[in-house]
Amino acid sequence: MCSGRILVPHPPTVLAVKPATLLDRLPKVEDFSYRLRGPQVTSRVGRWLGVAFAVAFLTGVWSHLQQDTPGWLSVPTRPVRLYQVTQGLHIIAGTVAVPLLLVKLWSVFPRFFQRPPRPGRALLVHLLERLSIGVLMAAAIFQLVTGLANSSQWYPWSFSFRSTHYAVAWVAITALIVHVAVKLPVIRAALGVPVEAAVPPDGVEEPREHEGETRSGGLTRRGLLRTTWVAAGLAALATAGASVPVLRNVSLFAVRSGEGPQGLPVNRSADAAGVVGIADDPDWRLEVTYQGESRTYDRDELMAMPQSTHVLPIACVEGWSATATWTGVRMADLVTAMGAPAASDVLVTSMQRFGAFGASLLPEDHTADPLTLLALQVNGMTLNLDHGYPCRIIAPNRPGVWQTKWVQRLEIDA
Ligand SMILES: Nc1nc2c(c(=O)[nH]1)N[C@H]1C(S)=C(S)[C@@H](COP(=O)(O)O)O[C@H]1N2
Ligand SMILES: [Mo]
Repeated sequence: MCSGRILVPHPPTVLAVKPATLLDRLPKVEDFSYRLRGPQVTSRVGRWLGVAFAVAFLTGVWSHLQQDTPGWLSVPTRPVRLYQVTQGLHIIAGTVAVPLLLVKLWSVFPRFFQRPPRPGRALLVHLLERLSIGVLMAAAIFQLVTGLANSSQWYPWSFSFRSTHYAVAWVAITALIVHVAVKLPVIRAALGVPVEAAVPPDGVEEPREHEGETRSGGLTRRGLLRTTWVAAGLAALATAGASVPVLRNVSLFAVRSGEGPQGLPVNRSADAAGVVGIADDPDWRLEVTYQGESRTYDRDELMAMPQSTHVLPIACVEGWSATATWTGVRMADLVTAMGAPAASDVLVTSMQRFGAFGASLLPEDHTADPLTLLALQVNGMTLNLDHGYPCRIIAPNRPGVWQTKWVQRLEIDA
């Protein structure tokens, strides 16, 4: 109700408070309840978070090597589903890490308010520890946020996703190893006592004010952990749907698990790639070149060559994968028809004129592999324009990005 008085804003009291008092107003580490928190919970969640990060790191390094293969490495063509499995695991591990990281951060959050010790050696150690945790937290959050955004094909940043995500992965894993090494005594002790133990184990300097409260009604630590595992499990199931057909119906997070034309998702459509009217032009000819010689084929000529049919997955870096039955000409046949050895590197160029996926290099082991096709059909039908009509590359154990669609030219480089 209106009192008729003029409302005068309160003076900004905060400015009048001395810095020392301001610090006092912040909550203290003892102000938080340790009924559910504590090293017993943190270490148990942290253990699985560490596993998730390790899996994400190893599969991520592998993905990087497959996409940007250094000279000393020759990526095997078998098992044909290797990349499908490693990249599926990568995305599942990253998604599972989200609820685990949230619970872990919540469980240690009060420590943020721990007062630093007096100047001296103790302060230095304290600051170093805080710094390493700050780096770890920032790197972990950055990896999960950019990774999840990328797997939803959302790029709200201007830096290169792949090189940044890869570089920060090394920062995160290094900080993680340092963190585990520093905390090892605490982790060991905390894992050695029951979750519900009221008294923090030796070597753990957690506040003890809330001792004995552990079992007082409501959620228990055991219950909290169980809830965390269920959340992590649901995250895994929801993500796995992007690769495992029977899980598709529960794949809430699996953005492109929905069916595209011919039962396969599409990452970039013909329209988005700007090839409509070019790729379906009846005058299209495939050009194959080798040592200055070149040869062209129209689609009927390719269809008249011996055809092979193989079941192979498309495994996208962004986490989804789908298996299909592909029919087409063996890459090795096209290469040997030019007088080149079957084991030749082949530069594949698409009709797509822009974007990073307009070309790919097929390494010699992949060219020679009888499963590698210049596919003309999928699941018994002429390739849909969105799947790369008139022809596309399909090779075993190969990141989806390099399964080039709308092929224009094959340059053999023996
Ligand atoms: N020319 C061209 N080929 C391409 C792409 C592209 O953008 N342009 N996308 C690649 C990516 S990232 C994937 S995962 C697969 C997806 O194939 P699909 O759309 O037939 O499922 O095609 C690959 N081939
Ligand atoms: Mo992809």
